[in-house]
Amino acid sequence: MAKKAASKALADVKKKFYITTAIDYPSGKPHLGHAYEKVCADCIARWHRLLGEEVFFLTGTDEHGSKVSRCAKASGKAPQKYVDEMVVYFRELCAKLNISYDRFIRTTDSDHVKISQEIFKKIYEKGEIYLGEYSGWYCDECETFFTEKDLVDGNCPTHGKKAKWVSEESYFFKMSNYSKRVLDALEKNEKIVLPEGKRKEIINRVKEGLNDLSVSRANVPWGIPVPMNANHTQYVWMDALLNYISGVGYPGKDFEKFWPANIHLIGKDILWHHTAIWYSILMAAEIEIPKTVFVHGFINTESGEKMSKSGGTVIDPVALSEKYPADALRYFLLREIPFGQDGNFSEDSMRIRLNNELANGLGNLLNRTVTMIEKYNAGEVPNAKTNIELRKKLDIDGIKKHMENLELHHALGKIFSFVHACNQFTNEKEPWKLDGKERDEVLYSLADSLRMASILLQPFIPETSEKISSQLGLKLGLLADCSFNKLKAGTKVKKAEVLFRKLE
Ligand code: ME8
Repeated sequence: MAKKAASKALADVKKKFYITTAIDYPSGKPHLGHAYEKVCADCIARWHRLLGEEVFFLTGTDEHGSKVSRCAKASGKAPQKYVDEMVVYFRELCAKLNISYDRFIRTTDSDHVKISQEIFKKIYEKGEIYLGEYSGWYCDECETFFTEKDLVDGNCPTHGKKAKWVSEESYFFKMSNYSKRVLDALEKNEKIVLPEGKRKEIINRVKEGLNDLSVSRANVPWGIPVPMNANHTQYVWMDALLNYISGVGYPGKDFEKFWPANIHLIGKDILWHHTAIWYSILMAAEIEIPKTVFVHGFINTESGEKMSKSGGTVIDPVALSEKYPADALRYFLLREIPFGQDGNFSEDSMRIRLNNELANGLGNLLNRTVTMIEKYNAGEVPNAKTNIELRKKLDIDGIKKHMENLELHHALGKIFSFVHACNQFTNEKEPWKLDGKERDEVLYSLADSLRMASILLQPFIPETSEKISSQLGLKLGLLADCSFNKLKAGTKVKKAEVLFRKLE
């Protein structure tokens, strides 16, 4: 009884970690940028689970508004039918890439609709939303109003599409009331927006002051009805951003447990929405603001150009995950692109990394280790300790520090330096020429090191980690198990399929 109470008390004090991705517009099939964001968020979520924390990971789709409704119309479908069909592709993407979300939210989910209306009403009743007239330049692509000076030759600064002049009755949120508080929040806390350059960028924009924000549309029927006026729907961002609280059960127990979010992971084009607009809405609704908004870079084509539907340069992540192992794609995205910076995608570079680092590096190490244990020790891990020099090659503290600083590419790089060191150690020691205790030490060192690598690699290449630990005859461990010499002598290894096949 006392033991049960103690373990419950322990569970209650478990550290909580809440991470979100942006929710994608299902106005087309998912592209590689969507996949990239989900893979990075998944890696961070898995890392925190590995630390033994209680994690909530939210992703999903942003289904209302004029952009989606235009696409539905073009395909001759009713908007609900259209999004029901499109969302299948986004879920499929998550399944293919092993995205371990806890909830996939759709903004058409009934709990989200209810919460969006409640928050709108709450802010309205506080007198922070009023009815007015809106005139301005509007881009249908990003569902955003711009001032004349924001436009580039009359076009949207983000999408390059002609902005249109819109004049209509609209509800306004008194965002101008929050200029100072938003600026203070951004200036006071260095971690509130990362990387640092992005925080500076947004501070400079917010310093120019916030304008009141049009938060309803009279001419967009595909949206959440404004609670006090059925002729209006809520502006799509006034609906979408609220997914971060509705998705975690606002205002219930789970919300209390997980809010404020530790990380909102987003791309650089929507930083304004996730700081100026989102903080103001939360402040008006008297809800704490998120701890960190992390801005990742954009994935461009091989030649460094932006992916574009019209240019035919959109990269399809589902097609890639059918052609290559999902872990090869995850590995490439997490290793090649410094987290927080832009990067280019090239299948050739991915194949090179797959062949050199995954097949020749990691796969070969596992294959050699298991083969030698089978050959020289009847498939049982010998009784020995891991070589001290080899142990020094794994910088666990450095890896932890990189993960804490969200330098995912550096953490992965360090794990692979260790894999490389293990292969070098094998070549130098030539265990096939040794016997007795000397050979036992090499074989034990390799199996123990692979066990450590399989734990550390879980967030990055989870399927591969499972395969490694299963060939070593083990269950995947937590980070707490990640210290040397924990592998039990006598553990039975079993050879299986190669981890990665080399490609031409
Ligand atoms: O912006 N590389 O949806 P979205 C990397 N619904 N990331 C990219 C990218 C690229 N080439 N292109 C886009 C929306 N992204 C809104 C979000 S959140 C409350 C509402 C990122 O489908 C983009 O920056 O246009 C965003 O973080 C995410 O993909 C979804 O973009």
